[in-house]
This record gives sequence, structure tokens and C-alpha cells, in this order.
Amino acid sequence: AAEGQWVLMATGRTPTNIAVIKYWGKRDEALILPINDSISVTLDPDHLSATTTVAVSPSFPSDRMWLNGKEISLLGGRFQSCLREIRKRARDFEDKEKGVKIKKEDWDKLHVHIASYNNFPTAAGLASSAAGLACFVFTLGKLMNVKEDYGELSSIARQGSGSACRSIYGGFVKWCMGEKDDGSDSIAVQLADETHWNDLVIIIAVVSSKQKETSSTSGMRDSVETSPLLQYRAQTVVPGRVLKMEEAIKNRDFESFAKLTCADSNQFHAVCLDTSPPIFYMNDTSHRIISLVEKWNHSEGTPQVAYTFDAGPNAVLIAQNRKTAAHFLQKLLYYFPPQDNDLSSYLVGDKSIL
Ligand code: 2P0
Repeated sequence: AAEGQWVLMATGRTPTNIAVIKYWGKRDEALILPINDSISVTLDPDHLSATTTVAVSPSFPSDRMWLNGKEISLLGGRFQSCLREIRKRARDFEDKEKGVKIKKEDWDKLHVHIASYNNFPTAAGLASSAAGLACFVFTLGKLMNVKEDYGELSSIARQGSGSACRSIYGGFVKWCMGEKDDGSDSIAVQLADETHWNDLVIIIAVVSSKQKETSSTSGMRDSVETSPLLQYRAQTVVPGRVLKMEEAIKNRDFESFAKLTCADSNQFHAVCLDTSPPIFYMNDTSHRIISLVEKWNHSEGTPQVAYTFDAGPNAVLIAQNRKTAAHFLQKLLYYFPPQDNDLSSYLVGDKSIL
């Protein structure tokens, strides 16, 4: 093809992940290096995922990006860091059919257009940045013929948004905080793939799909600066919890899994309350859902459902199997009828398949 007449594109889809041991606090803001390890479950890609198309063409005069159809600025942002890191690793590419040949060093001169869509509310505390940045890094890597392994890709996605590094893998994933100052060992590893423990069912109770008031980035910065509980959590509590959680996942031990998940969510929100000024991500409906789960689990004698809340009021509920999920959903619908404006909808899915 003649110079300027071709467009090369790649499209990818990446699900979001839900942390069961939370990431909250950075030791390096620029490189996005955390103060503790975290563990998450990557959801089924049919729900709560980002779909991103990246394109390059000699006819594009600048880098541009659209999120859910609306153009957003790329200047100085985190997409820019990921773009730079992927460009550095780009390789020679040739498509004989299209007559396109791009030398390694030529990728620098080509501008990209990025279009990303979330199939769920952006910035409502449903980890939209995790899916979006992971998808962008993965898809751009494919387009630019990058051959780095998933660990390396996770470390690039991390520089876009911390939690994004965990969405590079399916299944159960650990983000190792690492020790080095350059962040090269702050990468995600897969603990178990998506076929492991796939009778778990995840229910997301959308308490509010409004934008959250305090972004995770600024919230965790305030926590690092002001919360004494955060230091105690990162140094004394989380290391032991991570080991126990890895064991629980390996052995499909739902009782330990549920207890650790709920305790860690509650401690994360306690840290938010311990921050000055305090951060309130959960609301009254969130608290009522916690009470419902705690009462039910207590009356059954062993945990049936685990709850976890991120930087927003929406509840993520993890049931041991379809039967308990159905039973629990019935209870939720009874106590929180959807026509009640408080709770707008439910999303239900297996960890891997809906
Ligand atoms: C997590 N969250 O582990 C925790 C639990 C929210 C609560 O990771 O500044 O959007 O981009 O690294 O990744 C949200 O934080 O923050 C988050 P940045 P990110 O999932």
C-alpha cells in the first residue's frame, strides 16, 4: 500500500478483577509501587470487561483516545506511560497481504488511536481502570508485535493503574509488591487459572452507579500520609493474610476464603475511616448488606457468602456455589427490592462462566 493509506488495528477484551486482599497505598507514586501484596479474582470476560481497539496509521497526525465514545486527553496521563513502555519493546512487523512493513524503530513515528468501551459504569468503584489499562497494554502489545511475557506486561499495566496488573491473567492472581526501587519485581503472578474453583459465583449488587467522590489514587495518597492503621495493616496484617489466602485458594477452603475476604474488606474501609479527612466509600445500604450476610453466615454455622467492597458502595458477594448464590439472591431481593432506588440492579455470574 502507498504510504499513508493503511491502518493497522487490533482489538482485545479484558475483564476486571476483584481484590480479596486489598491494595491500598503506594510507596512510589510515579512507578505505582504498592506497600503490600494483594490478591484478586479475575471475573468472567463476558461481564464487567473493557473492549479496546488500537490502531496505527501513517495518516494519524497525533495520538488520540476515546473512552466510551468520548474523546479524552492523553497528555501526561498514565496511558502515556504504558504507550511509552510498549513502544520501547515494539518489534519488526510485516503483513505481506496488506503490503505493510514496519521496522522496530519506525513504531516511534507512528501515532495511535485508541477506542475503549466498558460494559459497566466507569469509576463507580467497580475497578474500571483495571480492565481498561490492562486491555490497552495487552492489545497495544499485540499490535506492536511485543513478545514480552505476561509478568513483564503486568508490570507495564501497573504503571497505568496499580490494580490493572492483576487483570493480565484470568483466575486467581497475586500482585507481588516487590522490593526493588525500579519496580521491575512488582509484577502479577497467576496463583491458579480460571478453571480452578469455578463453582464460585459472584454477585455484584449495584448500590449506586454514580461516580465516586474520592478517587482511589487521591484516597490512598491521603491514607499513606495520615493513617497510622495503614502502616500496621501493610506491615503486620497483610503478609500473614496473603499466605493464608493462597492456602485457602489452593485447597478450595471456602470458610477461610470467606473469613479472610470479609476481614480484609473491613480493614480496608477502617483505614479509609482512619484517614484524615475520613473517606466514606460504603453507605447505609452497603452496611445493611454486610449485616445481612453476617447474620446469615452466623445462623448457618459456616460462611455461605463472602462480601467485599472497593472504593465505592457496591457490594461484591462471592457464594460457594450456584445453590447458595440462588438462596442468597432471594434474600437480597426480599430485603432490597430493585424498585427501591437504593439498589438499582444485580449482576450475577460465575467466576469464569455466566
Ligand atoms: C484493589 N482498589 O486492590 C483496591 C481495593 C480499590 C480498593 O486497586 O492509583 O485504581 O490507579 O494505582 O488501581 C483501586 O486503585 O489505583 C484499587 P491506582 P487503582 O483492587
